Amino acid sequence: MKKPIIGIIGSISYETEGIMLGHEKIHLNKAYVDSVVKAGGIPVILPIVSDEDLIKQQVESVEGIIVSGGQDIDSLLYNEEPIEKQGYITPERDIYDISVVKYAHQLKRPILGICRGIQALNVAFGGTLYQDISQIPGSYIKHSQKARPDFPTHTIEIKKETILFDILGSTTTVNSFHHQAVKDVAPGFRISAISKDGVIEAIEMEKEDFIVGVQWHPELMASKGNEDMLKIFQKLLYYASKL
Ligand SMILES: [Mn+2]
Repeated sequence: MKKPIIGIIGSISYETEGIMLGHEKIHLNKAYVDSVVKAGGIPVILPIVSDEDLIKQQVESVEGIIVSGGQDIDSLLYNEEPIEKQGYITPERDIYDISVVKYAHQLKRPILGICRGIQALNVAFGGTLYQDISQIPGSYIKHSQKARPDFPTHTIEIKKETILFDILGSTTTVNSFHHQAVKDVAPGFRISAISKDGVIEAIEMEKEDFIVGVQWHPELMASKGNEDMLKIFQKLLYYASKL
């Protein structure tokens, strides 16, 4: 198998101290890069740009896409006013993520959305989010874990006849670093995993080889040697290498 090029969307942040106060930075947690390398791919970071033609060319230049984690998505993008518990938002990245996944879908690139990435996928295709897990009736599980990042702290149940079931089987344990979650699943998507308190932990687009979103952080687990979580990246790479 040739090594596919995997574009990983970089986050945007602002310098909060020092002499470059307010300076904009593009950055990415190294675990994403390590996971792609371990799975046998060539990782590249996709920096946020605003020109639509350029975004399309960025997507054309890679064979698979990872929508990485980050800050909350602007709730106005799914027609809700922000509630008090909405966190920091990064409007440039919202627009960029949505453009990238739409082009990637058009251009038949496989997509893996992670944490904020599942939320971006859902919003891009017309779904909505819970702005805070406390809004979800019956939720009781700690989804912002206090444990080392690669340690799995809660269970997920995976639905049969999904891409994720083929990779992980009917149940597994995952890490958890989110205070938001998918609410209404976007048209054309199905739920592929939920936690024991009913929070949506994974979705995937129907009739597509691999457009998958997961609410946990498999890259933090795979990069530390979790073979099951590495399989998610290997599956992304498998479809990327077929392009
Ligand atoms: Mn969770």
